[in-house]
Amino acid sequence: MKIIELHKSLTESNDRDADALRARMKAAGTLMINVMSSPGSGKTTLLSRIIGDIGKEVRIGVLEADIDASVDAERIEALGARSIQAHTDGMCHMDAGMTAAALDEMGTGDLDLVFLENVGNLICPAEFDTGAGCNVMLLSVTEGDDKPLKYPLMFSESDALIVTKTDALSFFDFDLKKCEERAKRLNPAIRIFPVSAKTGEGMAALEEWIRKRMAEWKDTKT
Ligand SMILES: Nc1nc2c(ncn2[C@@H]2O[C@H](COP(=O)(O)OP(=O)(O)OP(=O)(O)O)[C@@H](O)[C@H]2O)c(=O)[nH]1
Ligand SMILES: [Mg+2]
Repeated sequence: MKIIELHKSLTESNDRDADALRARMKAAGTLMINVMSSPGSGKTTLLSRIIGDIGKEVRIGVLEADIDASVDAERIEALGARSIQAHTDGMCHMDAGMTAAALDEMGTGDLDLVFLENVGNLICPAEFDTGAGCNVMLLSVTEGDDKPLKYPLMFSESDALIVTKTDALSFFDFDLKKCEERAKRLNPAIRIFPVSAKTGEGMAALEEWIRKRMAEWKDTKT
């Protein structure tokens, strides 16, 4: 299990670093999906499910970013997928320089798809372009349907909203329709996928969308 200790990037322009990383990944035909959410909303469980479902046809790597520990990368590695654990030196997000350093350490040239599991919180990760080709966020039904009102930037920056733990909907007052309306008001183009990584409900639609994004990424390579 590889662990990389990262520090805040010294370069002045994160946006420039992000564009350079995106161009590099595009030239290689590897799509990076930046996965953001609050702690415990189900990121690692969802990625594990995706690896189990499509990991035989798609070469997947996972960059796990946390302040400490390596449990998430160990969970991914146990499934046979490539992974690396990055420690963020106390920082609550990944920037593009940190992401590039960790990807270099993991090696991505032969991969079709890389997930960056960003540090868990709904604020800072949305403020930093990581160089990903695609941003997704998770919101679990246990967190409440009012989150688009409180953390608008995260919803505005995400290409897709994955509403997780739908198997638990009957135990919580989560109004899926209200949440969708609130998210679409902030970001009319956002795609919304209600899923349960536990039961598999809704996973096929999400995985189809990921396949399409990968194909588009490779098609527009030049
Ligand atoms: N009922 C239910 N529980 C889930 C589902 N997905 C994840 N969980 C549970 O939610 C908890 C947190 O899941 P993780 O996948 O570790 O969440 P995470 O977002 O990766 O957490 P951090 O990396 O710590 O931010 C675990 O106890 C999971 O078993 C789901 O679809 N249904
Ligand atoms: Mg996790």
